[in-house]
Amino acid sequence: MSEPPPSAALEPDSKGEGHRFAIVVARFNQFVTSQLLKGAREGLLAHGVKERDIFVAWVPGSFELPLIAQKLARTGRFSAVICLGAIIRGETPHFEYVAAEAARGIADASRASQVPILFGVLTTDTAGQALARAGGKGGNKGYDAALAAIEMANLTRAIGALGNP
Ligand code: INI
Repeated sequence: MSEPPPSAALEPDSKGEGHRFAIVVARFNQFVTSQLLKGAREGLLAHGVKERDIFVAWVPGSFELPLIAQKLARTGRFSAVICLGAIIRGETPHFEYVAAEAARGIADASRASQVPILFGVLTTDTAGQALARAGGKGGNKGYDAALAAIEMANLTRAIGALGNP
């Protein structure tokens, strides 16, 4: 019998040991984002990340997340950056602009820096819907973003080890 071929798949890996993470969190709607931050911290710590390896930066609102995330990514000190915000529709079209720029800006920052930058930003019609996703009935989007950050950090490291042809 011949040996089976070596696995060519990169499996999801949720071990957080040995990684440093930055969290950028918006102060706007802080009654929601503080809960997202709590969830993100819990998610990292529950998967082996050390408290000293978590760095938190507050920004005024979600519109400001991409720039600070990109600056932190470019320091080279973090395996991934987690962005947390809560954009609640309310009565004004401001919502659309802030949500669109936060999403596009975070995606652009991640590709430009080549560091995973996670989108832990809620976009909801009401405060109740946001709270439900920040530790309420709908789980905690901050916790989910933390897990995704660990998985992306491990994937990035594994791909880096394949070399740079
Ligand atoms: N920022 C948010 O994070 N959430 C919102 O719901 C929001 N709304 O609706 O206005 C919001 N606006 C502030 C924005 O992110 C900037 O901080 C501000 O425009 C200054 O640049």
